[in-house]
Amino acid sequence: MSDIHLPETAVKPNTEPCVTEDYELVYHKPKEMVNVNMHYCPGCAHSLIHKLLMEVVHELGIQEKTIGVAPVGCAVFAYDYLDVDMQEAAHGRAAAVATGIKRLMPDKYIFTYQGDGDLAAIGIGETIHAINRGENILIVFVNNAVYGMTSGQMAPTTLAGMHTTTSPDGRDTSMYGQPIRVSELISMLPGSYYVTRQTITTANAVRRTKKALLNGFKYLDHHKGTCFVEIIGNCPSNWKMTPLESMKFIEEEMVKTFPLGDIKVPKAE
Ligand SMILES: Cc1ncc(C[n+]2csc(CCOP(=O)(O)OP(=O)(O)O)c2C)c(N)n1
Ligand code: SF4
Ligand SMILES: [Mg+2]
Repeated sequence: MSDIHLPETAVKPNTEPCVTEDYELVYHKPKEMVNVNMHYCPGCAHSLIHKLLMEVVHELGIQEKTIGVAPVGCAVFAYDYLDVDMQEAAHGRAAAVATGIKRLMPDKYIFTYQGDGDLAAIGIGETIHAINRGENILIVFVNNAVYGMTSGQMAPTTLAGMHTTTSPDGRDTSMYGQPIRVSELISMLPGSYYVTRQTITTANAVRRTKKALLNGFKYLDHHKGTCFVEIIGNCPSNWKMTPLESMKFIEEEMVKTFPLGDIKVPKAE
């Protein structure tokens, strides 16, 4: 078999803009993204949200001061992609782990990155208590309404009537209750400081999500409580949709149960 030679660009760290004779690259991934292929399914929101997070870390110049807590879920390998210090947490325990890190290193920016199974099911206790304590951390909550990693079981955020592997006839709310609106729930806690729900279905929505992540980090400097950015994501593989169909589903169905926008914003000082 002949040797395979990778092009040099495939192994180069992603630090310098590429300028050729004819073209100047006007955008490149932030250097805070590790230059490797991700394992996510095509069209999955996780990869885009990772990039937005690291763009914000880049713009704020806080790479050396940022520590992320990775979940169990499809984003379990976030530590392979985000070039900031990372800690893995057991399923659902990210807010508790982040609490410990923040208390030991109060000058660092601590964020958790969690799915709906991780945060709203097994981790709902840790989440509520951390926010009730007003822990000075940013929680990034990617709500795709299913347990993506384990093949699409019903989550606390599964829509009424939505078909999943454990609700094949659609979520029966008389049996399983209504989908939990975590952002509205935790906005009632005095310890939450900034709570917003965004999505990634259009260029404008992506810009708003990025702004929300930027606010989330910036507001940590106020030391007034927990910042919580919910992002309505997709799971084309388990929703059995194309990526485009999944975007339409978010816009036409998900936002009815999970309306977009700011839920709690800091009062002007
Ligand atoms: C203690 C424990 N319970 C259950 C599991 C199995 N498990 C792994 S990921 C997952 C759900 C992940 O769903 P979500 O947090 O929504 O993330 P997604 O994959 O959708 O991004 C579950 C139940 C586990 N790993 N550990
Ligand atoms: S299973 Fe769903 S959430 Fe997981 S990577 Fe694939 S599309 Fe994304
Ligand atoms: Mg999920």
